[in-house]
Amino acid sequence: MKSKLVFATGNLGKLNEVKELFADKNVQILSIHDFDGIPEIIENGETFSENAFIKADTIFEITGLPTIADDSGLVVFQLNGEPGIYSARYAGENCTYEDNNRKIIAALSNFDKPHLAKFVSCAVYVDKLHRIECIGELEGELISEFRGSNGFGYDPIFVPSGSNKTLAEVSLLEKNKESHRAKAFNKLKLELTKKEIL
Ligand code: ITT
Repeated sequence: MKSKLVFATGNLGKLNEVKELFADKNVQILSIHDFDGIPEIIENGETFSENAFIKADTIFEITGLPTIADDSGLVVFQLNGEPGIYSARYAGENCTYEDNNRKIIAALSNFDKPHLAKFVSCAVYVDKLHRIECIGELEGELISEFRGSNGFGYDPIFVPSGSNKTLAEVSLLEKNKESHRAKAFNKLKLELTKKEIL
């Protein structure tokens, strides 16, 4: 029988990527959409790591099942590291991904190219006995128009170093070969396998 792992996310883009990354394991990945009455989680940490553990701890406490979480974001060097941990709500509460992308493009219009940036993902695992954390990063450049319709978030304006396509112009499988999230969760998977948790 498959073991169960809850992914403490409401983000379906992340969920699809992580389900595919764990497809070779005998594990069923659930998300907060599989449970009723999950309260809104206040991500008031000061780092990706703190926010990832806030999400994982909350959901582990509610479900009692081994839980993973991802806190991630876009770090833009010409913007002094913004939006960073505030990436989801960069353009304000209830903003869309398009609002966020437009705000970044506007902020960068005052700067010379290239607009260097990186994605960061902090992947964590929590159960009664373990607390594990792994980080993955993906470097690249931001462009000032939207290209592609796959993925989510800042994918349409992010071109990874060495590529000429945005992350929204490649398939989920392609994105999972190199992304910040793939690197973080592949490391986490390795740790879980070594410790015989998965
Ligand atoms: P959960 O907290 O429910 O997991 P969220 O979208 O609120 O979902 P975060 O707080 O970690 O997640 O914010 C991450 C934001 O960073 C996300 O909403 C995107 O705007 C951006 N982001 C992270 N990973 C990304 C990726 O692979 N591609 C594009 N944008 C990404």
